[in-house]
Amino acid sequence: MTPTVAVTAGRLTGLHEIVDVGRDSRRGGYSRHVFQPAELELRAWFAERAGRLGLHVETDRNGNMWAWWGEPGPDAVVLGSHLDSVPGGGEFDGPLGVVSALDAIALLRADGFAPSRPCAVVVFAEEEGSRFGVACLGSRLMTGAIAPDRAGALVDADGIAFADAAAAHGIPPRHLGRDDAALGRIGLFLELHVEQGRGLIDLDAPLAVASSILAHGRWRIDVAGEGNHAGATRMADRRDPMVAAARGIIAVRAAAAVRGDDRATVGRISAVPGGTNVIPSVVTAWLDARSAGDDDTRELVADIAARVTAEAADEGCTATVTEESWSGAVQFDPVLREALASRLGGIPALPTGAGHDAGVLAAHVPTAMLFVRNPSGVSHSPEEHATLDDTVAGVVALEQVLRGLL
Ligand code: HGY
Ligand code: MN
Ligand code: MN
Repeated sequence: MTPTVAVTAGRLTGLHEIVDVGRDSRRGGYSRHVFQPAELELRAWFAERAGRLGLHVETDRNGNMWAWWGEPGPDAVVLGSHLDSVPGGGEFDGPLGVVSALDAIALLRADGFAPSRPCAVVVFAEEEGSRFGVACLGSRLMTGAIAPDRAGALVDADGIAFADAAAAHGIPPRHLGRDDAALGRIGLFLELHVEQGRGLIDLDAPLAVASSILAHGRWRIDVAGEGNHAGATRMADRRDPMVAAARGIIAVRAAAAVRGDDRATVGRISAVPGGTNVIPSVVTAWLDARSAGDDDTRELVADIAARVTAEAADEGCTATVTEESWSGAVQFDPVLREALASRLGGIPALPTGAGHDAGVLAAHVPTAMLFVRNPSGVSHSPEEHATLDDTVAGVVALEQVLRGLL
């Protein structure tokens, strides 16, 4: 008798169990940020659910959680993803990979399958970088892709440093950093993730393997002008950084159009001091820029910086552009990718413009990704969706792959 995937109220049961955790009241969706209440609730849920499966759960020196099937050991097959979200993010970005991994192991255990090598489900911390500004912080720390001092000094909107937030949850700052023990145990990492574009809609397929990830990064653009009175300052006498920043943001779109398929976004802006009757002194805009190659992305950002600086100068302001996060382009191992695709009946390969922890690990261990169709084609939004049938197909695919690997 083939065990079935647990489903509750039209969802994978694991997703149903967390469906109300961290709902965002401003625009719907979810806001679940590292070491804040909603994400801590998800950490507790993950430990409890994995425990129910008989897995041994531990948190590593960088705040990543690991649920082990059997003893932790070398050459492990590791599945997983993340549980944190963007502000007002979708239900599936991250949690689908974690829930599907646990469900695939549940199917194998229910069938009496005994693995011949270690297996784990990992939940990486701060994948979205929504609280501390650097994407994939947990996997970058584990792999040494970010210096622990820099990571520990990252501060959130309230000025709380990551080191202090981590310490408050049992992770001493001196522990942060490359974790050769954890990395050395990974024989292969496979991340299942909801697709975040229209690829599987256009292919009319439920699943795909990942072929590549765009190069991408985040830059802080500070535009400084002259703070002044909104009523007493004549228009001709102003050096208004909000106007300069607005023109700069239009220039961002123009720069992204030059090569054809570059992507450049300003999704976040803040003004100091932020008074309705105050011409700001400084306006900060955060840029997310992405392109096919590392050099392309660097060129795109250099073009944006030049355009923004010129717009600021026209308004008597200055602009500074500071890199906050960088992820080079990723080509997933074609041999592993093909083996995965053929084991699953020849599913298609898809590139993605979205970053993932798998993109960080790909530089260190054999790594692959599985995408599950998102019929909305929308992500980082409450509109993000995956049907029950497609999510079940993802779980069954993971189970099939695990049978061949364990
Ligand atoms: O921003 C990204 O591409 C990912 O969702 N962290
Ligand atoms: Mn995301
Ligand atoms: Mn994600």
